[in-house]
Amino acid sequence: MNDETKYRCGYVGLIGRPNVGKSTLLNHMIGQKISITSHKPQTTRHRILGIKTTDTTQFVFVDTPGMHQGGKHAMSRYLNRAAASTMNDVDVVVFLVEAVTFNDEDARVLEKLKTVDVPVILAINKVDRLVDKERLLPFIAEMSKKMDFADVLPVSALKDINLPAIEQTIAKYLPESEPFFAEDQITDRSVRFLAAEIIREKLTRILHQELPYNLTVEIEQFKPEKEQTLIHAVIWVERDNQKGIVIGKKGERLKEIGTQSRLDIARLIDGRVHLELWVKVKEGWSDDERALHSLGYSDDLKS
Ligand SMILES: Nc1nc2c(ncn2[C@@H]2O[C@H](COP(=O)(O)OP(=O)(O)OP(=O)(O)O)[C@@H](O)[C@H]2O)c(=O)[nH]1
Ligand SMILES: [Mg+2]
Repeated sequence: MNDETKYRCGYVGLIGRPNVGKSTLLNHMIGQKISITSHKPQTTRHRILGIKTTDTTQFVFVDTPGMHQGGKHAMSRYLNRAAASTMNDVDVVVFLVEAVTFNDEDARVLEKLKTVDVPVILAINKVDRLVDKERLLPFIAEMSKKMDFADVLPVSALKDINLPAIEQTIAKYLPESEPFFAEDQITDRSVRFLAAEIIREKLTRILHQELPYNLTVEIEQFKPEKEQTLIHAVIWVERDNQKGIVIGKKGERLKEIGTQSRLDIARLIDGRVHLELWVKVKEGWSDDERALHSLGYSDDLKS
């Protein structure tokens, strides 16, 4: 067997500040929606594996919450911790920034990455939005001075620009190894978890500016029956008035959230879904480590 035929497999950490497009990149690399996305920062709250298997390589992408400042709150600390610990647990890091910005939050992430032993590939995302393309080369030059990146690539996760190139680049840095996962497995998460995430995505998108920061979804029941899958989910908020925001006038918002979620979950499981949603209040859960843990915000990779 020569070198070229040896199989490669390894973990790829997607790291960057909130909203740079980490989850979008994961979904587009895999070709399927595993990780929820939105225009709001701090959409991703859990480490999620996305697995892509080709004839030569198995990529195990690790999507992480965006690293951000002001991390005094328990939820915020949890998010930063999940991202920071991933950096040291992977074979290669893809550091995402947006074309052509580099702000204080990016700088903070970069400082952390300098302490990491594995190669760091810089992905300059959202190049589709760049009106003045001439700004790209000076930006690459400027970024390259900040750190010795293994490679630098402009990409667009959303518009699929340069994704085969970044895939090839990542593969170079993965160790020779047999695949870790079955070739048809695309994530380590259960459908139950993905269903809760889909509901959270619809909440994020439908509530826009009114979205309570500390809102979470818990699946109380997930029961496959003959004709359909029965799902009961609770949307946890922290205050009574937030309940009204989620439910909306005459329950219209909750209905819309339910309909959109049900369609996406049905697509995911390829079957009929009966979804029931409740909104409940649990004060202060997001700043309480124990409550966070009970709602699935635990530090294990497979929480
Ligand atoms: N125009 C454009 N928009 C993009 C691109 N990649 C991502 N976006 C948009 O940027 C927003 C944030 O994307 P996400 O993938 O949720 O970002 P994230 O880095 O995972 O964010 P957090 O989970 O909050 O850390 C969404 O509205 C995406 O549609 C891109 O290549 N081009
Ligand atoms: Mg994300």
